[in-house]
Amino acid sequence: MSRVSFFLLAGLLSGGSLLAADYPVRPVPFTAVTLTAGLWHARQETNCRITLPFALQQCAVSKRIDNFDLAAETMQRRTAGETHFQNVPATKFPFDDSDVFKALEGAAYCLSLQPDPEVQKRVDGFTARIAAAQEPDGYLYTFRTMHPDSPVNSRMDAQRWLKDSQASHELYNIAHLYEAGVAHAQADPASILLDVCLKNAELLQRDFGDGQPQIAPGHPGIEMALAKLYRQTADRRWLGLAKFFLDARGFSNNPYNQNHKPVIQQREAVGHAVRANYLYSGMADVAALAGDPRYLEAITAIWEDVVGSKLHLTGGCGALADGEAYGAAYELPHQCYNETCAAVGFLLWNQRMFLMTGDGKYMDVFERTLHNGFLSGVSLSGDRFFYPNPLAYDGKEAFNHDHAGRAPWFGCACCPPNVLRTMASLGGSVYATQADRLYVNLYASSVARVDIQGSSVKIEQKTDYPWDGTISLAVDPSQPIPFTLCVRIPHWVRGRPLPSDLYTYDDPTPAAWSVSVNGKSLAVELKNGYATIDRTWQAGDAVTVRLPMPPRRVMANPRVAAARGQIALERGPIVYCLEGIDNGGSVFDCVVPVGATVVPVRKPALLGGVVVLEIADAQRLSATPDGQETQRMMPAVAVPYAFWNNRGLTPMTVWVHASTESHGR
Ligand code: FUB
Ligand code: ZN
Repeated sequence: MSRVSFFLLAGLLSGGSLLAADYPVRPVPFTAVTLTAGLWHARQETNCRITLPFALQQCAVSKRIDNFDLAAETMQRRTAGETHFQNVPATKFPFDDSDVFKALEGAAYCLSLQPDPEVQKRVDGFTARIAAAQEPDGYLYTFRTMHPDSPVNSRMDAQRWLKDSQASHELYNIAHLYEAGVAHAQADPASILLDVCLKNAELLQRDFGDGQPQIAPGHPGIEMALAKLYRQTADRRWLGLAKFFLDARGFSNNPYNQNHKPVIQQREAVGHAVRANYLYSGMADVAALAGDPRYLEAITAIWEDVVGSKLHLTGGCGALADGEAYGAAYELPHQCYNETCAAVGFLLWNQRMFLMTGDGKYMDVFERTLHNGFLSGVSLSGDRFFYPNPLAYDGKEAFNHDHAGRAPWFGCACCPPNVLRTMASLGGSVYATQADRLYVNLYASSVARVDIQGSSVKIEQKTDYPWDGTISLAVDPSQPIPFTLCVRIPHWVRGRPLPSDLYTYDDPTPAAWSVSVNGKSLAVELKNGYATIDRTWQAGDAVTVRLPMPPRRVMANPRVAAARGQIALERGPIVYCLEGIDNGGSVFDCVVPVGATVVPVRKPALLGGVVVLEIADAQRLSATPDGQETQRMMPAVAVPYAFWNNRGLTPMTVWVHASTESHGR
C-alpha cells in the first residue's frame, strides 16, 4: 500500500480528520451531494458534458499539452547523448501548464459525479504525458525542462525558483498540479497524479524546507494547494511549507502581488485580484490548520474592506483592468474588469471564512458572487467564456481580451478551466456540519448524505431557487437523532444586499420569511444569519423555508461615483441587467423611477428558463436637436445579469437612471 493510501485509509477508519487542528465547520463533500434539478443541476450537467471535453480539447488544440511532450523529449534525448538538444515552447506563457492541471482537476470532479470512459481515457493520456515531463528530482515546469541551458522566456531566471516572486509562476503551476493530484486521488485510487505531486513536494521540501531561500510566491495558490496536500496525506511538512510561503511575504514593497507587508499585517485588499483572493484563501487554510489566529485577523479586516468598499453589486471584484487589480475604496466603475478567476478566488475565500466562523454572512456574499459575477463567466452553451465581467457594455467593443462577447478560449486561458473545476465541485458548498449542527447554505434541488456525529442523515432539497424562494427539505435520519438544522436566511431577504453599507435597497423592509416544520410555522431565532431549528429529527420530517423575493431597487453608497443617480434591480440573489435585444436596442437611456412597477415574470423558454423583470412604466430619455432633454414612457425588460450575451451582441447595463433628473451624471 502506498503511503498516501495508508493515510487515507487511516483517516477513514478513524472516522474523521487526522489533523491536529482544522476548520471548526466541515463542508459536506461534493461527492456526497447530488444536484438533482434546477439552475445549478443544469449548469453542472452542461459543465461536465460540454465544458469538460471542450477544455481538454482546447488544451490539445492550443498545444498546451504538447509542452509536456517537448519537455519529456528534451530529457530523453539528452539522456541518450544529445547533450545540447532543446525545444522551444509551443505556447506563449510559462503558466500555460496550469490550464492543463485545472482542466484535469475539473475532469476528476466530473468523473466523480459521473464516470465516463472516454473522458477517463483522455485524462489518463494527459496524466501520463505530465508524468513524463517531470524531471528526475521532481521538478515540473515545462518551459525550463524543454530548454534547460538558458531561460527560454523572460519571465524565468536561469536558476529555478529565483524569478518566482516576479513572473515565472513555477509555484503557481504546481499549485494547480497539487489541486488536480488530490482531486484525482479522491476520484480514482489508481491515478498516479498524486505521486507526481508528492515527488514534486519532496523537492520543495528539499529546496525550501530549511527556510531558505525566502521566496514570496509571485502568484499565490501554492499555500492553498499545500494545505490540501497536508489534508490529503496528514504529512505536516506540507503545512509547514504553506506557512513558510505565507510568511515569506512582505519584503519587496510590491502591492501588485501582496508582497508589500507581512501577510499578518495586511488589512486592505490590494493588487492583482486573483493573486489576492488566492492568498487570502491560503491564509484562511493556514489559520485553520495551524491554529494561528493572526492570519484570520488579517483576512477578516481585508474581507470587511472588500465587502465594505471594493465589491461590485454582482459580487465581482478586481475592478481595474490595469494590473487586473482591486481599485481604491469605492472605485467601482461600470466598465470594470472583475476577472472570472477573481470571482472563483472570492468564492474560495468566502467559503473558508464561513468554515472558520460559522457565520452565514460569508455564504450570503458567496451566493451573490456565485449567481452573478461568477456565473456570467460562462455561456449557457458551456463553451464560451468571459475573462472580464463588466457591468455595462456598448454592444461593440472587443473588451473580452480582444473578443466582443464571450470567447471560446484565450491566449491567457486561466478563466475557462477555473469555471470548469468550480462548477463541477459546487455541490461541496451546499451543506456543512459542525458537531450537532447541519448548515444548509445554498438552495438548489439536491440529495445529500450527511454524517452528523456518527449518524447518517439523508437530506433532500426541492426548490425552484433562485427563481422562487420556497425550499422544501426532507430530513431523513437513519434513526431519530437530535441536531440543530441551520437554514441560511440571506441578507437580501432581510432588507440589505450585503453585510455592509456599500449598497442599500430603497425600501429596506425585510421580507416576511418563514420556516415551518411538518406544516407548523416556527418562531425561529436568527443566529449568525441562520434560522436554527433544534429537535430530534425523525424519518419523514419536512421543513419548508419561504424566502419571499420582491424585486428590489438598489442604490450604491454615494461614494461610488459611477452609480450616482442610478439604481439597479435585484430579485432574490439575482442581479438584473438590461440588454438591448429586449429594449429596442438601447439601454443607457432607461429610467426606472421610484414607484415604478417591477413585475417578475417566469419565462420557461427564455435563456434556459429564467425570471425576467418587466417594468411597464419605465421611461426613456433623449435629447432634442437643441439639447433639451425629453422623456417618454417605454416599457423595459431586465434579465439576470449572469445570462447576458447569450443572444448575440447587444448593449447591456446593470445600472440605470434612478429618475428623469439624473441623465448625464
Ligand atoms: O498569472 C496567471 C493568471 O493569468 C492570473 O491568475 C490571471 O489573472 C492571469 O493574469
Ligand atoms: Zn482568469
